[in-house]
Amino acid sequence: MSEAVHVGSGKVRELYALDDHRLLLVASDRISVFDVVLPTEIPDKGRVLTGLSAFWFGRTRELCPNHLLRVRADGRSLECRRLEMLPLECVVRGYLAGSGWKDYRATGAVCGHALPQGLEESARLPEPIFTPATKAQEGHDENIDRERAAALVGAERFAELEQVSLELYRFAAAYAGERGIILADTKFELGVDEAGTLVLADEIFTPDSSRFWPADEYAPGGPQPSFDKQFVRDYCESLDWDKTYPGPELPADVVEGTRARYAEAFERLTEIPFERYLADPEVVL
Ligand code: Q0Z
Repeated sequence: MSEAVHVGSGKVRELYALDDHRLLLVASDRISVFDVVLPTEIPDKGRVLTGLSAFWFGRTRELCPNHLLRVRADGRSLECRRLEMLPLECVVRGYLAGSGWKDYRATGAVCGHALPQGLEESARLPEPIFTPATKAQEGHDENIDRERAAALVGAERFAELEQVSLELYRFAAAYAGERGIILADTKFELGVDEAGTLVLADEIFTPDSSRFWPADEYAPGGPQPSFDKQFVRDYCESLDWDKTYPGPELPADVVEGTRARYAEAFERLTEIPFERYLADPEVVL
């Protein structure tokens, strides 16, 4: 008999050890907005994120080996190889949003990448840039320049991380773009296996690890609507909530509209009906 041992919690995910070599990543239906987890869940959100992540792991294996062993029948859990994780958040930005926009506005640069003058919020960058961050135990990750990042993982490993991260982003951004979704930026976590090989881990190209924007509404010069969370944000902004814990309950129409947006993202990107995934999660592989 084996028992999964709980080894970690994220805001909306749980991590279990299956044995010395395998982990189970479980995505809940919890949703966070303005960094606060809400008391209301979005049904099947965890399955959408798990299915998308598995889909992308299946399609990027030739670009970089990954930790995925299998998708469980519940559709929300991934069995993974246990790795030695690297202490770096590997972020790639194709557009100027979030902390990238903040840093650019303050300094004209992001993580040491000098950018052209006069860019507006949400502008497409001339080229995608690798903008690593440190992993904060709590609060927000801190953007760091390449010298500090190379000091954390070694210069050779840093160069490898930058190259593979940019390659993965370019691949997924082109793919999503053909399906009407702008992949504005994305965050990877990588580890190293027993052989010393760099392995892609955690979740990839999900709306929780990336900014998804609807391409048909793209209008630089301000913040862009989120493909998945915009109904929730709009509802929360309509209240007099101060964006600190506890967050508000969501009404049924906001829950249903948001669930539909997650399912739509899944279907647009995978071209697989979400109902088929629920019946047989291995269809994404
Ligand atoms: C991922 C995280 C989550 C809390 C550790 N393949 C791996 N090997 C070793 N460690 C990890 C992985 Cl994916 C690992 N995290 C992030 C995920 C809940 C923290 F679901 N932490």
